[in-house]
Formats: sequence, C-alpha cells, structure tokens
Amino acid sequence: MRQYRFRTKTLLWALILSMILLILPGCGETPPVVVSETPPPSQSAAPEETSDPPEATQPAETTPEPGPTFVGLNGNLRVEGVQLVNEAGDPVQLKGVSSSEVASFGYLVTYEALKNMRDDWDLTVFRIAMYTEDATGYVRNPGVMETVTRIIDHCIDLGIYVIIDWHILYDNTPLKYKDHAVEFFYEISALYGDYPNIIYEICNEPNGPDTTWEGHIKPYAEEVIPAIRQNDPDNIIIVGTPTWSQDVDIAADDPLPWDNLMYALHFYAGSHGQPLRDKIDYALSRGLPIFVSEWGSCLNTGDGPTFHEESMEWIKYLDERMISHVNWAFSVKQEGASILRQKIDVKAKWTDIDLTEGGLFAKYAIKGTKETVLFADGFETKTFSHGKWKRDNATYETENPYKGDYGASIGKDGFLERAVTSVPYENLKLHLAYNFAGGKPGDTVKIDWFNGTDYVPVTELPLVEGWTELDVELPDSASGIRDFSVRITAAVADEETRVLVDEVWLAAEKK
Ligand code: DCB
Repeated sequence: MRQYRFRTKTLLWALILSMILLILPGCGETPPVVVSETPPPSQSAAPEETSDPPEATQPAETTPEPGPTFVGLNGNLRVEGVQLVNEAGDPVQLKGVSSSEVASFGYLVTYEALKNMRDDWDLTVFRIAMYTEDATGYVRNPGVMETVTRIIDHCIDLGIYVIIDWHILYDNTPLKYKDHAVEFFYEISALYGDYPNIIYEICNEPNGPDTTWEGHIKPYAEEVIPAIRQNDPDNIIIVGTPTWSQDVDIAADDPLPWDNLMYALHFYAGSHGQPLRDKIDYALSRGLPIFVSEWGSCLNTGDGPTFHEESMEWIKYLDERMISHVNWAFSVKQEGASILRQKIDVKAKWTDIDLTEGGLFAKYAIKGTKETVLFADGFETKTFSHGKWKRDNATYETENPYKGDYGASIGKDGFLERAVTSVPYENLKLHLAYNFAGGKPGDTVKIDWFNGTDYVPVTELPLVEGWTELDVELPDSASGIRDFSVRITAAVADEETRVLVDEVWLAAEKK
C-alpha cells in the first residue's frame, strides 16, 4: 500500500511550484483550441512522478519537472455553507466525467486516458461508477474492487479527485444491500481515507415510488457515514436523493447532521430543465450543499441526441453557482451518453476526432472555454451513422486517407451533410481536409449551410493536387439556427472523379 510520505511530498512540490507559478504569470494558462492548420490539440505535459508505473511508458516530452497537480494545489476539501472549498478556504468547483458501469468499461479508464483528460480537458475529478446489484456489480462480483482500486491509484498519481460511487439503480432502495455497502465503504476508507483525493458517493440514484428519504435513504446514510468516518474523519461524502437523485428539496427539509456532506443532483438535459434547477435553488436557499455527480447532455435513458441548448443552460447555471459537475459517461457503448466514438488506443494521444458529439460537449463544458467543437469525424469508425451524417453517393476511402485508416469519398453531385443546432453558438468554422481522385479543371468542393429552409452557399473549394487542410468560416447568419446543417458537395464533371474528405469538424464559440 501507499505511504503517507507520498502525500507530504506532493504538497511540498505544490508549494514550491505554486511559488514558481506566481513568479511566472501566464505559464499556467491553457492554450486556445486549435482549429486551423492542425488536428485538435494533443497536448504534451510533463511526465508524472508515480509510485505506480503506468501501463504504457510515456514518451519524455518538454520538461521533466512535475507540475503542481490540482489536488496538490487544493489539498483537503471541505464544505462551508453550501460551497465546496479547498484547504485554504477558497471555493472550488470540480469538473469531470464518470465511468460507465466500471466492471465492463473500466478497461477504458487507463492512466493515459485520465492523464489525457486532465491535461487536455482540464478534468479535475473522475467518478468510478461501481454498480451494486448487476451481474458484474459488487454484490455478486466483489472482484470489481481490483478495477476500482487501480483507477483510484491512477487518480492519486495524477493529482485529481476521485469519486467512489456505490451505483445503486435497479435495486431501488440503498437499504437492500446496506450491509454490503457498510463493508465496502469501511474497507475503501481504511485503504484510502488519508488521501485528500477521495470522495465517497454512497448511493447513486435511489428510485422507485416506495423509496423515500426518511424511510430508506436517511437510515441507510446513518449507518454508512459512521462506517466511513471511523477511518476517514473529513473527506467529502455525497448522499443520493429520492427520484434518481433529483429531490434535493426533500433532503433540504431534513438534512443529515455530519460535516462535509453534499447531496447528489443528477440531470439529463434531454429530460430535465428549469423545474429541476428550481429544486436546486430551493435546496441552496435552505443551506443544502449540492454536487452534480452525474449529468448527461442526452435523454435520461442514456441515449438520444445531444441537447445543446438545454445542456448549455445547465452548465451556465452550475458554473455561476460553482456547483461541481460530472458527465455521464466515459464509454464506447453505442448510445448518446458515450463520450468516445470507439475504443481508444491507450498508448496513443487521442483527440477531439475520437469524441462523439456528446463527448465534445462534455469536454468543452469541463474546459470551460468559449471555444467548442460541435461535431468531429475522422471516419475511423466506418459508420457514417455513428457520426450522424446524412449522405448521398458517399463511401469510405481506404486507399488514400489523410489521417488514420479511413477517409470519406464523395462521387459526382454526392454530398456529406451533418445537422446540429447552432442556436447557442457563434463564429462557426468548418474544418476539413480534402483531395481529389481524378479531378478535372473546373471541379470544386461546394460548402453550403442550411438555414431551416434553404441551402446557402458559402464557398467553392478549388481543384487541388494532394491533401489540403483548411477552415471555412461561416457567416454570422449561420449562428442561432435551430435546424442548422452544413453540407459538403462534390461538384465534379466526371462520374469517376471522387472528392476525398477527412478530419472534418465544426468549431464554434459559445454565445
Ligand atoms: C441513470 C443511472 C445510470 C444510467 C443513466 C442513463 O439512470 F445512474 O446508470 O446509465 O442515468 O439512464 C445507463 C447507461 C446504459 C445502461 C443503464 C443500465 O447509460 O447504457 O444500460 O444505465 O446500466 C437514470 C437516471 C434518471 C432516470 C432514470 C434512470 N429518470 N434510469 O429520471 O427517470 O432508469 O436508469
């Protein structure tokens, strides 16, 4: 097991490096999102000092000095009033993602994946969703602990916070497996309670008409919290609330007596809006600290499209109140909630091209930048439908991709078209790489956007020899369109001519 020494050392480093940072203003700033000549950024950062070696060796890049990690800078968290604060008493807002069901999808959560999100997304917390009743859950599969502890160790090494989530769901009431929960949290807090990184979430989403705060959740919490507090007197504990962690108003009227407790609010922007935000406002007004330990930009089924407008409302609301948020889910399952388009190569740097539309929304919500990317596709999944393309006379190209193994290939008068709302966005830019196979003088690539009624021409890209990568700026009138889409058409003379397209993404700024 780990030594206490590690933590002391980390804090010392943090102190030294934060002093250096004070002397060198600006060196802690993240660079703006690259949308012009190169693919989305794959940032390099200093290799970590780890007591657990990562699964794959990191190439030595830039300086070998470890930077101050987020946990190194913030230390032990606590709750003051309704606000999460750091060791110095300054407000902190954690932002990150949750695993999907960790026994099945934990293989995606590598040291490199977490490091990539820490360095490229500014992720500061990761949630481990350990299901309870499922076939792969803790109750029937206690071996899942190995995956859980591996991920906790990565988070400690990377200096990010980690939420250990007892993911009740179809078990409805946390009382059903209370004894298992007490055993689990006692063990986990004994192992990790000394680390400032640790946050406990004791019951994901109590649900079902018969599950109540006073009858089930409170009595459960009254046994689990003392089990944790025997080993860990002060780390944050998040308590679930009735109706899939939505009824924070009920908890606010009857809170638990311990310090450093927060209460879970979960939302899915396709299903929940202002009425649920009103519940938060009520709970805050009653002094209840809220932690959004799970949110989705899709429907509450975990599927469906990305609801950009409502998701943006939610994120603005949470950021204004400095409420921490954790996106569902770091997964490759073919559903709207999944962040990844396909299994990432754990040894490679992965970029925006590997993310789904929902994953891109999550990344830029976490990063908190004005810049964002609405969709991105390098065509590596070979499924236009997963990229939600509408297309005509367009196929895959494997002979001559610009990057990766595949690109798209469009025949005469064929097109690739992608719909996404532009309502909460402005300064839209379409990025693409294009090439011709058998192009003739006069052939072009037409770029149009759809305003809800008509296709509006933007430009015609000329015949080129070899791959050309560029940005096409869309006019201001393309912003704020609910039924927006963008279309790439092969305006070529011959049936045999193909327009090759790769590395397409739509960058924008949040309004
Ligand atoms: C929550 C759960 C989470 C669930 C997501 C999306 O459930 F905490 O486990 O994730 O929200 O529904 C889904 C995955 C699916 C998986 C399924 C079962 O995305 O791939 O098949 O879990 O493991 C909610 C949240 C809200 C509501 C209902 C559910 N609601 N629910 O408001 O009615 O029924 O799961």
